[in-house]
Amino acid sequence: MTIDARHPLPGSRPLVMGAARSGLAAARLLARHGLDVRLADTRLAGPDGGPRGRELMRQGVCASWDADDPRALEGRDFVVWSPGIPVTHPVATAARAAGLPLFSELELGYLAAHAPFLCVTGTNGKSTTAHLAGALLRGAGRQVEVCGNIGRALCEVAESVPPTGLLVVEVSSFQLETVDRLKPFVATWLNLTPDHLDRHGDFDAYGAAKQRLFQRQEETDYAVWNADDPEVAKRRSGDATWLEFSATRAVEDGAAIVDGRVRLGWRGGVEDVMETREIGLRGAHNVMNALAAVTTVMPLEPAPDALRAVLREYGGLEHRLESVATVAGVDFVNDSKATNLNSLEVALLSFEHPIVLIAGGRDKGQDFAPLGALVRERTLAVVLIGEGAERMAAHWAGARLLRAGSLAAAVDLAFATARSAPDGPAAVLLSPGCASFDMFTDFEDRGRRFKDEVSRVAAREGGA
Ligand code: UMA
Ligand code: ADP
Repeated sequence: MTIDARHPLPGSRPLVMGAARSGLAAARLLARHGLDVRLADTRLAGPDGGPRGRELMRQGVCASWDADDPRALEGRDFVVWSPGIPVTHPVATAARAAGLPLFSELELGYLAAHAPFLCVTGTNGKSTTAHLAGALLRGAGRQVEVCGNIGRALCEVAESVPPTGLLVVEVSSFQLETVDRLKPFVATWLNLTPDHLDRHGDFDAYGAAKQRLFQRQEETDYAVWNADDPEVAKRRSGDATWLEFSATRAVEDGAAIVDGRVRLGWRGGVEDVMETREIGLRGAHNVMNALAAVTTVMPLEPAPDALRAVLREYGGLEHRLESVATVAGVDFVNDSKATNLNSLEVALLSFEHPIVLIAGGRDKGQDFAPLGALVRERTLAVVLIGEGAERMAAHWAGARLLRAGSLAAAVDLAFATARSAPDGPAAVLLSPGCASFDMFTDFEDRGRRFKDEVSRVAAREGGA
């Protein structure tokens, strides 16, 4: 079977593991190409996959298998893997033992796509940077789709973008574990701090997964590195042409802050594009994201005027330090996407006034201790929720620690505490520093429910 002539698929009978966004998009793509697709998911009930399975069968996808049963591999030539399923899963083990290749959904999308790939990876800032890179390219008149880990599976859009367009793809370490052919035109590494250690085992394995994005690039491709992050610097590798971004020193090829201005260096030329303070996004971390986005699009040579206009206007994504409302002088900020400690840290550093923090959720095995001093310094109080609450409390002794059994109770308690702060109302910041899956479907569900609770408080207070 040929989707990409350079990389023929190993057969016409794939098993797609996982029937959520990635798996469904992959299965539909394969079915469109006439392959005999089997889809497996523990949530597909019954021998025909239940109502959802029957609907999929109408679309040419056979969805009758329980994903935990290695017999799903019988008669299959290869496996397409959803990123949320650990690769230690019994089906992955059985597939390897049987010599069946495992493809990431990302890799399948790559093989099916016609347009060049601009990929963004890192621990934090991927969605913001990818989305901003897309906006910069659109501002420069290019046709572009932004997809991948940002929430829209690559396979859903891969084939719809013509060769003259561009695919900006947010890439996670989970997707990279099963990638062997991906060769992005541009690959950007934003930063590396501890995260997903429950999945990868240790920090080095997590970093090694990210490195896979660069391994097949050639000299005509571009690798974009954060020059200020020593963990990224240590892991630079591959044959691509290197570009850099930095907020602390000038760079030869790439983007940097020099004397309070955004300076671009490209093919021997240097151009100051704008004052740093003109960038529309809040926080020093977002300046880095802006530099990364600009460097990512640089090989497409957009006009500096187009870059400047978008960088001034761009306001960021929902659930990332998103201002929700002000009630009785209390500003509510939704940073539900802060699912690890580095993102919580940058959130705390982004406020000049006092904060009541709502934090906690599913504990991914992070070391909470190093953040203790900043939490004590920057917060008036912390309202802890979810499974991680007690371990966070143990490491943040000395801060004023409160507990709540639900998000509604946490918002009420945080509001009451912020409102009666000794020097005038404080801000309430939801920046959990943990995953959401203990209490919510995902970070978006958590963020939306936070905003609902804020609306409830606002209504109760008479919209004050
Ligand atoms: N499943 C089984 N058996 C198992 C485990 C899971 O059958 O043992 C099934 C589940 O029931 C589920 C499916 O497998 O139906 C797994 O789906 P998934 O978790 O891969 O979910 P998708 O909706 O396909 O979402 C994935 C990414 N999810 C993860 O990596 C966990 C999404 O990133 C991504 O947006 C989407 O593909 C489209 O590309 C989310 C994420 O949390 C936002 N990413 C992590 C992060 O950003 O930190 C990496
Ligand atoms: P990702 O897609 O990598 O999760 P997002 O842009 O969605 O990144 O941001 C996730 C969280 O990380 C948010 O809480 C955001 O405020 C924070 N964040 C964004 N950029 C950075 C950065 N460069 N360094 C650290 N934290 C960041």
